[in-house]
Amino acid sequence: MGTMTIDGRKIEFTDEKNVLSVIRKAGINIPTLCYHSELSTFGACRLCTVEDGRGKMFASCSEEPRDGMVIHTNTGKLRKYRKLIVELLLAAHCRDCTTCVKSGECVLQELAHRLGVKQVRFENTREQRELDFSSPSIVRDPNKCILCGNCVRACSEIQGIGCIGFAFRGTEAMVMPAFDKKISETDCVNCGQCRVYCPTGAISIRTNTGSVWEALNDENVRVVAQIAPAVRVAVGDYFGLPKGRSVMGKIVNVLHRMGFDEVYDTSFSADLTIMEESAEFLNRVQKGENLPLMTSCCPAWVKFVTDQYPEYVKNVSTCRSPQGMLSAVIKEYFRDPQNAQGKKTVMVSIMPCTAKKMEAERPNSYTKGEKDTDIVITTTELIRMIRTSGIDFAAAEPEACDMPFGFGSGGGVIFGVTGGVTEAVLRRLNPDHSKTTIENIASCGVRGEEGIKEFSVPYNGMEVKICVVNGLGNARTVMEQVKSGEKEYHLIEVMACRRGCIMGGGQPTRAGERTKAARAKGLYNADNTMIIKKSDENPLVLELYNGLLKGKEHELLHNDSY
Ligand code: HC1
Ligand code: SF4
Repeated sequence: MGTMTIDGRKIEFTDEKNVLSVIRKAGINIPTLCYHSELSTFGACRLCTVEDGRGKMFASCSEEPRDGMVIHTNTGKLRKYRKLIVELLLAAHCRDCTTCVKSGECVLQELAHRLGVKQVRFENTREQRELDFSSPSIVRDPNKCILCGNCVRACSEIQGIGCIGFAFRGTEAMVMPAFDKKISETDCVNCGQCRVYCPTGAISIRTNTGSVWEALNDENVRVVAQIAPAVRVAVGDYFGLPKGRSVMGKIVNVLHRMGFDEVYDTSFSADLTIMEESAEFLNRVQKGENLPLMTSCCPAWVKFVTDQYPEYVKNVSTCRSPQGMLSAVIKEYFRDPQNAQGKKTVMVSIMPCTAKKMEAERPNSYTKGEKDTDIVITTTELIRMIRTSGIDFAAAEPEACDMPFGFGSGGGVIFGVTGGVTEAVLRRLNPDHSKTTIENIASCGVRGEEGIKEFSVPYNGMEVKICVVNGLGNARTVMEQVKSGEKEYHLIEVMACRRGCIMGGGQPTRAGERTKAARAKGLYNADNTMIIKKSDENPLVLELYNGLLKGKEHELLHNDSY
């Protein structure tokens, strides 16, 4: 606690961890490349350098705030210094800005403009490196890496994986997987968090929009879309609408106008997941086997368990993810020649997640030898498609999804935020439909952005012990505690990305605290407006069980192996 003088103004500070945070609190957006409040401080880029009262320069991210400090953030010396840093970074960087996938969102590009870098006086002497296309989810382009280390720290500190790191020294320094392996040959779980923290185009989404346009141009193809819960709250702000507002109806409108034949909501199959997973949970509790039940909808988490805790694979729910369930059901529906009407069906899934691309390739994502989900695109790719189409998104009138799979309950919608799956399960298990019950469930400890939440709820004379986890680093902590016997649970929900799918690896990047909170709020608001909040009350779900699903529940809704 104290006061410092920043550019002539007195600013009070309390528990800010560094001078940089106090400067930002003062409303000054000082440039940074390697600083991220959720990662450890690296202090490598030096862009946040400031001057003290005696003209001494230091990186503000690495300095603790002290009472009485005098700080200058915008002197001539600092402007010149920052400009030189950016010029040197650009000198060692591929400068294909016009064709770079990150153009317009690249922090380096923005800083070059902002700091007035008009030319680069130095030659790029770095050897050109091959791009790594081995992953179905992300692409690594070492030529665009500026060695900020954000991806390395995100992968090790947040996700607890650590499959990329620094190699070599000095001008040879590089970020890469150990022994220069391909990323697909490592423990990478495809979560895309390295891409979220990368300020340039060095790690980007493996894009599949070309295949979608191709399908849309083919008259013999019926193109069907499904839209994940978290997508609807992460598109609007790109087009100037309020952060976190659900724009599901607008997305449906533009997809129809692009040529999608049918558009469905993944929260419908999230309801199916709840039906199946709740039954599976009760069955396991009754038999006392394979507890704790671990959720299976997040593919990065499923890969994490299968790779790192194989002895717990039997605990993972056999339920397919909502993406998998909906694609399998839709493909089955169009296997009936009457429904198919001579057209081939291409299933396009629109997800906040890069790992869903990997999930769609898994051997267990096929039914009757046919791939369930043909193409997965992320929210970021959807935004690019909307821009390509030229449709005025903000002005698009909301439209409803198509039938018969176009409606999900509130329980299905909140899947996109950490705790949502568990909350929907608790709604399903509770026979009481009253408003008070729904409110009590919401306040039982299941909500909130903490990485690990533990609570218990009474059910049929027992105390059901639950753990809700987000972030794989936190998942590792919980798994170690379960393994050692230190902790016992009946149910563990894990989403690989911090805060759940709303912060998935395929969402638009550069989301600050306000955006993160707004996305979660947007999904809870969407739930608040739904008349049907419980998955078992969704009439379309009940109709499906009595019709197309009869006798095929296991084949279409479950995985036999991981
Ligand atoms: Fe998710 Fe899921 S909630 S995994 O976070 O269970 O991606 O949104 O679609 O499949 O419904 C993601 C989100 C998503 C699935 C659902
Ligand atoms: Fe690490 Fe996830 Fe990136 Fe893979 S996708 S390198 S696991 S952060």
